[in-house]
Amino acid sequence: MSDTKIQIKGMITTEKKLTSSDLMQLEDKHGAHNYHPLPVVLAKGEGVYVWDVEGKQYFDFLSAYSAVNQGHCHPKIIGAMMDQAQTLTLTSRAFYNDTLGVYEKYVTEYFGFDKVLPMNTGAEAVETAIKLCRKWAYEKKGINENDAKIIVCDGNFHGRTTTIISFSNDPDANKNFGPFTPGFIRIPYDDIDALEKALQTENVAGFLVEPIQGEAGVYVPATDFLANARGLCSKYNALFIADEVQTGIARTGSLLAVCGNCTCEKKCEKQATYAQPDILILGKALSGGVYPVSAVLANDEVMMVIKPGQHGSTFGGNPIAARVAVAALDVVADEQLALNARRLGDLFRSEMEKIIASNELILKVRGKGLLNAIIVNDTPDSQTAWNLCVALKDNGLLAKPTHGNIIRFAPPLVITESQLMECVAIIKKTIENFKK
Ligand code: IF1
Repeated sequence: MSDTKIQIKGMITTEKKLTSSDLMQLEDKHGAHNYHPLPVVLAKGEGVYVWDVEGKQYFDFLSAYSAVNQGHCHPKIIGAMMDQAQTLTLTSRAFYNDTLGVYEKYVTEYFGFDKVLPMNTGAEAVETAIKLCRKWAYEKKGINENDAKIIVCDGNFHGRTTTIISFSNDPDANKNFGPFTPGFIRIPYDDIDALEKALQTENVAGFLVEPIQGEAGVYVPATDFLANARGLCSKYNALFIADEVQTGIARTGSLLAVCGNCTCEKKCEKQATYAQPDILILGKALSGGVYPVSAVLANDEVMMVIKPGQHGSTFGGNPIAARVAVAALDVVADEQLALNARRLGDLFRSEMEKIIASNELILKVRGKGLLNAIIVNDTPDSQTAWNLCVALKDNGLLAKPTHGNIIRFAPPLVITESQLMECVAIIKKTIENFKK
């Protein structure tokens, strides 16, 4: 057990050593019940490993929903954060500072866009993209004000704000949170004909899409879907908006999921497979999971429709965020995380296929790079996937179901082949010993 003082580092000092059970009860009693966490209480993270309060070690196979792509507490990223944290943490955008411009140059060249609008959370970046798209539609495309429509997909997950859940079709996400924001058209995911039909609707401003639908259950679209969608948006003069909050930053085996099969670590020279977005949305691993950092990238034709005083955020682009993001992106390139994700993702899926062939509990594995999911052979409303995750936890691997009978597997991209094979062995043993 960890000593309270060490555990809470001075936030609260009591004599009693708090156990995992104590800490779960604290959250239950004093915290909103907006989550149902797996029964494990984490106290430390390093690389692909996390430890609970009692000191048990686990492989982290969720990576905080793909925010910890660079591994927990990466020394280079932590170093940048600690250095800036004792120098200058926040200026607001009322004044310039000595980190933001440097970061903006770095990140726009890294991904190949004219400009970046820095925000904090993924949802804030998605909201920013929606506002940019609408303003571009009114001021550049000539759509009448308040008539802009943005096309989205069934099964989407783009965050939890009221506007974003307005276009969700997941009742858990939007029931009893109305009234909703108008101006969205929903089409089936990965349906290029439905997209073209919707693009012919009047007043369409843009198409907002996850290159792979994470929360819906790691749905990977047809290989040419994104490139075709990019082409159709150009044809109908609508903005192609890629939400890479979860799929970006090397997670799917390329720097961005819209890069197709390119494994470069920085902006490619627009290879054929690259479906260049008009607006690119980044978050999560943009900071390596150490700090809330998100970003919206676009070229001047779109970005410059926002003028001073028309959008912003107190913490958006703050010095710590700027330093952390540069370090996090450096790590992606220096450690060739996209290449590693590509190679080990292929290995992981082939190992899962062997397990599937020999056991009826798992129906299917799907994914790209190190964003994968298995489909459990039971109904979505069954407890089987949850119980399997509890059994995996007991065997030293942490993962969590997305919806019902689907379990997402997304380890940090710094994982080695031998660590991955250890995890495959844990998954195999757990499945073979699992009793429904
Ligand atoms: C939760 C899900 C994943 C995202 C995409 C924007 C955002 C997210 C593609 C918003 C955030 C997080 C949110 C978190 C759990 C996690 C999640 F299960 F909710 F759907 F990853 F799949 N676009 N996803 O995946 O970014 O505002 O959270 O920084 O809300 O439970 P955020």
